[in-house]
Amino acid sequence: MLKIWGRANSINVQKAMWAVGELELPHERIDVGGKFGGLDDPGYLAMNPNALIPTIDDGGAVVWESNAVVRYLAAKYGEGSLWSADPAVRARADQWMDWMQTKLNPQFIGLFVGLVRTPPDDRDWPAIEAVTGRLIECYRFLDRRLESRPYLAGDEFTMADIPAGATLYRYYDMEIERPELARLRDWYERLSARPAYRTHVMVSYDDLRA
Ligand SMILES: N[C@@H](CCC(=O)N[C@@H](CS)C(=O)NCC(=O)O)C(=O)O
Repeated sequence: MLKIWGRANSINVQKAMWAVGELELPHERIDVGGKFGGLDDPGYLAMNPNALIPTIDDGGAVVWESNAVVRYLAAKYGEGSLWSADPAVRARADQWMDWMQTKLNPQFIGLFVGLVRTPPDDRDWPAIEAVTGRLIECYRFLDRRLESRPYLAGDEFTMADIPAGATLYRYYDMEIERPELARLRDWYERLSARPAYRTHVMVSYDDLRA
């Protein structure tokens, strides 16, 4: 059976689990990382020498890096849903996944660490404001993209929506000022109507608060 290692409140694990949920795959998720530890265990390091989560083992196929995990699951189990047989559609999905990882994610993590994972007395407000501004620019960019299509790769929900979409629950939950971005908000509402999103992404992160 498919095994996924990683605590449920890790955003990178959430991407993998959202894909698992969309594809309705029988699986076992094992809590490691954060308060559960286990990432330095020799058995875990043999699978994932980065000592990070998530890692999956699907009948001997071991994969780490959350976007690679989402792509693997989509390719193996999601043709016609998360995965398109058309290389052009797939490239568009890849493009948004890579954009999330390299452009949006550093701002998102910067805000999350600065605001949520840092004790109130230690917060660096100028840095928090700067990173929030950069993050909102990323969401503005997504908002423009969503002007002409309901999902990032086109008319249908695909793997493209998973990495960036996984950040939205926390973005709308954190105590920050947000500009009105109507298309982004509509996209978030479409995503949060999906049972797999509600189960795996709309998860409390109280344990992570400093
Ligand atoms: N680029 C990696 C980043 C993985 C990563 O940073 N995971 C964090 C959790 S979100 C982690 O393993 N932290 C250590 C821990 O939870 O103990 C990916 O996308 O999978």
